Amino acid sequence: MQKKDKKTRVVVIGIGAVGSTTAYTLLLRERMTELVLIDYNKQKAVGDALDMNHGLPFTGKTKVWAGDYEDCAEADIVIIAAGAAQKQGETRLDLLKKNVMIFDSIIENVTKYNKHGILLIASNPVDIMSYFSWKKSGFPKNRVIGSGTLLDSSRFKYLIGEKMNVDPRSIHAKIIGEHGDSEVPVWSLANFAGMPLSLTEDDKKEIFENTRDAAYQIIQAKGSTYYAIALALDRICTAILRDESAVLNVSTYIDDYQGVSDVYIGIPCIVDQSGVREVVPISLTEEEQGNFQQSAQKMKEQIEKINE
Ligand code: 6V0
Repeated sequence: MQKKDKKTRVVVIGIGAVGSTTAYTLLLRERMTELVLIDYNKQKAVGDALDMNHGLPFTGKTKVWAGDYEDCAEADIVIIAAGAAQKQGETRLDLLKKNVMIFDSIIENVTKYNKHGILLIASNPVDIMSYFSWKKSGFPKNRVIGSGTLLDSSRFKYLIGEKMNVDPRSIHAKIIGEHGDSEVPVWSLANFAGMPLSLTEDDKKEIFENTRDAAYQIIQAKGSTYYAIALALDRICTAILRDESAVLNVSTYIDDYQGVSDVYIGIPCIVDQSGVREVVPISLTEEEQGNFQQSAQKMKEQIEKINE
């Protein structure tokens, strides 16, 4: 008989494009033994759970069901991808007020049943929603994580890899700051095989603009983005569930980091079973640091708007 896996439960709240694709990605990769789907539209969660269950003979043994907030009680990770999605021409910050109202009740419901798990936030504007979730939940900062600039960094590596004809997994490069328009490319630390990237200034400009504007391009083409963010969320869950101590560019609370305090923002963090174990201090150029500080300032202004 096969050894019984330790029970691990992931709850996904908001089973729209991002939530359902994330759930399916986690299922395919057999990341947990129990997967719970929660949506305000219960029928959608019921339908997706049924659909995924019908595929179980082709995957590993995972228990999948459409649940309620009570099911958060035993969750190791609660992923929140609920809320309004970005529409064409709408910035992530336009979503702010809509999603704060939605999160207010979601976080209250989750924390009623769960005091020990990790909240993984995907809804936009993700840095602000993460800050709000941290405040509202009363959880320690290490256990409230935003997907941050992990997706942006992945897009960045892909585009650099394409330009240089190198596998993006061999490119070391990061985007920090807001997951959004003010994000910052850290060109000074980007490398492959420890070597500086052989890119012209024009190449860099084009790569960064395409990274920053990727979501707008995809939304224009097909309405919303979900495959790459699902893989990014899966990556964070894996680092937590396997206690990896992996360095990932997630959104976390910072205090006196690059001259910035009291904000959630994307920076390289060591992620393990405790959530964000620590932030990685990186050396930035003066220009990069200035841009990071501006990005953080923008986040602070948005946080203030929540209280208006
Ligand atoms: P969607 O397809 O409209 O799905 C949203 C889901 O949330 C729907 O199924 C709703 O029924 C559900 N929902 C709404 N209110 C509640 C509630 N109170 N409780 C439970 N469920 C609720 O949107 P999509 O999946 O495309 O996007 C979800 C969020 O992810 C948006 O805020 C996006 O902007 C954001 N994204 C974040 C990314 C990132 O990198 N962090 C990337 C892509 C999208």
